[in-house]
Amino acid sequence: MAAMWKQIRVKKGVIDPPPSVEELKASIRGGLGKKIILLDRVESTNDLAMELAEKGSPHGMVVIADSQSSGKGRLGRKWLSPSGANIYMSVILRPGIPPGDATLLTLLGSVSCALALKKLTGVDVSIKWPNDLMVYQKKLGGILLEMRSESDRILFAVAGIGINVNKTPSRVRSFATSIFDETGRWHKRTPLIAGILDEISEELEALKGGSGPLLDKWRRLSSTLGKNVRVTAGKETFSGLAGDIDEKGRLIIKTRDGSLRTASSGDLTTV
Ligand code: BT5
Repeated sequence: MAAMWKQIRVKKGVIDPPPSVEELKASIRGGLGKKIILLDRVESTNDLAMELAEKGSPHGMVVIADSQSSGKGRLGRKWLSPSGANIYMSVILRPGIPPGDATLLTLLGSVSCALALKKLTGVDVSIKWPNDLMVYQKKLGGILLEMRSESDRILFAVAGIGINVNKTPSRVRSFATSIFDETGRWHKRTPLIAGILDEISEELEALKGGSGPLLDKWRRLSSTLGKNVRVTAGKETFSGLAGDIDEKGRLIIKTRDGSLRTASSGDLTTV
């Protein structure tokens, strides 16, 4: 599909020039992104990537848009996706792992983004379980993992990544941030996209040998462990100390009565 970028102008002048497929491919070192679809605007990069994966698009194919008209968060929430500034990207994965290990892919996405952003921008990004990229108490980005699976294996997964690079949407400014807000500098998106894709490639390769190294990196980047938290998962809510994650990436919480609870997904607040 042809790239359909338009020149993006805002009141202050031209901001981050849109990436080109050629520039991106030249910046990516690892195995992902051999096929890239770049769009000016799409409803949701995740929806498009899921459709393409259903039709057989390969592992590592990437859908990137300059803006989204219906960007999605989890559980039907919205992801605000203004143009000319931020990263909205979905990566098709065919990881050959069982559906019970899906949480590991969310952790893998957040670890890869946090490592790449720290390395390339110097911002102290941490991870709030399960999918939030944080700078201290403020949300910088998030991961939305969707998948199709059979009983014993994931057929494909789409890791959707939204990161506020140059613009914090005003509606979420009270609890969100951007790389620009943290550094006072504009950042080109191309090297950040390439850096994130390369980290994902490395982590996927390492995962073949077991989840231990990924979990250790997650623990080091986590802003959740050691905190008193409240987790809502479906109809259940429980509170306690976030002690650790298990080998499948589930959060282990020690409740006040001393019992241990695990959660593989849900919403977490620090109390
Ligand atoms: C997430 O959901 O954090 C996952 C976000 C994933 C977005 C990417 S963009 C590319 C791909 N295509 C898509 O359509 N989606 C993915 P969740 O944990 O449910 O957080 C959603 C909540 O974050 C919203 O209810 C708002 O409160 C807040 N929010 C919305 N837009 C935001 C933004 N740009 N920055 C920070 N917070 C935002």
